[in-house]
Amino acid sequence: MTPPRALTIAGSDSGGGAGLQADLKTFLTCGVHGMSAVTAVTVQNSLGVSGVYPLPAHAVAEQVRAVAEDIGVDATKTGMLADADIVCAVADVVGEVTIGPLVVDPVCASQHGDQLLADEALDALKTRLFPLALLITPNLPEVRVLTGQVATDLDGMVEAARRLHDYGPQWVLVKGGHLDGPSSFDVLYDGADVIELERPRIASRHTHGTGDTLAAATAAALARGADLLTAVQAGKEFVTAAIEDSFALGKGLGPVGHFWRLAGESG
Ligand code: PXL
Repeated sequence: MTPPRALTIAGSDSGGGAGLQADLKTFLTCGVHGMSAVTAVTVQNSLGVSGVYPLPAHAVAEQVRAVAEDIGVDATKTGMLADADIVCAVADVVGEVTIGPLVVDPVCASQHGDQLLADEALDALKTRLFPLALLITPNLPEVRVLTGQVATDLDGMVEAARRLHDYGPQWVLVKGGHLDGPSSFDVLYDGADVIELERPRIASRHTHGTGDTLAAATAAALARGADLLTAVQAGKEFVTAAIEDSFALGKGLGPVGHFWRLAGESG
């Protein structure tokens, strides 16, 4: 039987914890065939990013077109898009070929604060790509970069969701993981209703790849035919377990664990 097919349009993390490596591991354990259109190569380990090499924008679009026209794509997510040319090329190609529902994770920086999206690309991200998205998944630092708004509580997160919804995505998930408190809550908004999604906060310093994993698990559920709310809940369930399964690696920040759903897990 052919499994559902999901595509990530994202950057490579040589350390394997985030970026397209996190996406492909997530796709695998969520039972979908993973495909990748590489946007940039980052030179990276647990201590940070020491080099970023974006691909030519046309090379990104060609990868998307090649898999969409032959293999077919049931759902797509975007991660690190590096620069404005790549954002525009992705917006152009996803408007031309069939890529299924689109989840846009508006990656701006790594957990260490290394920049992964050029400032001059922010407008293109908001005006060209957000309108094509079924869902966008900003965290609070990304909300700040995208809107200038500093959200520090639930009301602020709802306000941010409304502002970002005005750019045209069907749904906005504002992730509250950067706030303090015993629980971690996100706000999901479709232009009409606000849905609060709450989970107990898991204390871990090894959270590299959290956002990528949430968006990838959500895209995998969409590829399997879930509706948006069910897919986001599946994404949250997956990433919560992955944070519980996180581990130390190298001298710095370790990754969330993608093994937890596999039988005979080593950890
Ligand atoms: O987690 C965001 C992210 C996305 N993509 C790449 C990354 C990171 C964080 O480091 O390196 C390639």
